Amino acid sequence: MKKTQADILKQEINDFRSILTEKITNCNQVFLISHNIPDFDSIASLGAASLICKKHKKASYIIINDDYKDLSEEVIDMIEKVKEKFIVITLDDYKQTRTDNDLLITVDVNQGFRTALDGKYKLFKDIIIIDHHNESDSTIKTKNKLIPKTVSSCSEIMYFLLNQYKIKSSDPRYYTFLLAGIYVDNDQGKNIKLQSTYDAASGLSKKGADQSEVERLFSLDYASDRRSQNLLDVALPVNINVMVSVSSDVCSEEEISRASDYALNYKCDASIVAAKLEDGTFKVSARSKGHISVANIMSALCENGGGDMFKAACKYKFVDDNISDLDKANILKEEIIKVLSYGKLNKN
Ligand SMILES: [Mn+2]
Repeated sequence: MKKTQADILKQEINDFRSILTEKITNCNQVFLISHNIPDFDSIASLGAASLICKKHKKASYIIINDDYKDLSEEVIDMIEKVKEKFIVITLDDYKQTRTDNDLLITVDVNQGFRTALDGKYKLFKDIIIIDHHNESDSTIKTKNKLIPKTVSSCSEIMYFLLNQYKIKSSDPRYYTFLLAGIYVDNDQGKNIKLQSTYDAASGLSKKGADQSEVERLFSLDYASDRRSQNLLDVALPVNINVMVSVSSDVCSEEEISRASDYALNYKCDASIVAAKLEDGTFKVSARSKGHISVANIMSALCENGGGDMFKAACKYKFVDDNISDLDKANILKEEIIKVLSYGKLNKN
């Protein structure tokens, strides 16, 4: 019988378990980290990774070094709940706690500069990456990587790992977190494309994930949503098939990515939305329906660009900071249009 996508994925995850178990068993302690400005997928995956360490009776520490004022209320709320059961520390605490035989597990991230440990990876004896984003030149150097090609989110991988380890959480909220994590990367559950994602979502519901709580986590703040919608008011179709909006409005990262999600509702193949962040850099968020690889567009636009076929992003810094925000927005828009006209977007 022909193996389905879900069978192949579950097999790949299961095969990885021996190395995960071995590395956890052979270290003094485990540190867990995800990308800066964590989302539901990161936090849920950190919680699940802690459950795996606990099952192996190994001390584990989740490193979250973000300034809470940059995070949404719901993400802070989820972190607070994770803190009830696991140890969450900052980078300074890590420096006090580290030994020469530590394992680092990164979840929902593989690019080195996207975590608070950037520049410190050599301090770990071993590193394991569990992620769903494409690798790039800036992927953390390690042999031990679980980065399946077809999977929707890190929470989906963690769900299958928990199952395979036969780990049950006594607290159903962790299943709710994982479901929310899957929703983050699947257009709030409206756009599930893979069999494995259906399996994970329905498995989590059966285990007690609370659908209405997930919906509450995703309900929008009115003022914040207006800022996303305002970005779309200035969007224009470029090359007929890509919607582009570049604005000098100050927005949060979440508002910019939400606008690029929205823009895919229009008749287009892809969307690119950029706006200014509070620190003065421009965040560029790109989405695709699958004919164009937005990861390629983002890495052509900017060294730190990355993501996958469907979702990608980068941060654009201006060397000359003495130009007006409006000029910056115009320059960035020209750069994006230049990249779009290279004509090499269909290569993956
Ligand atoms: Mn993710």
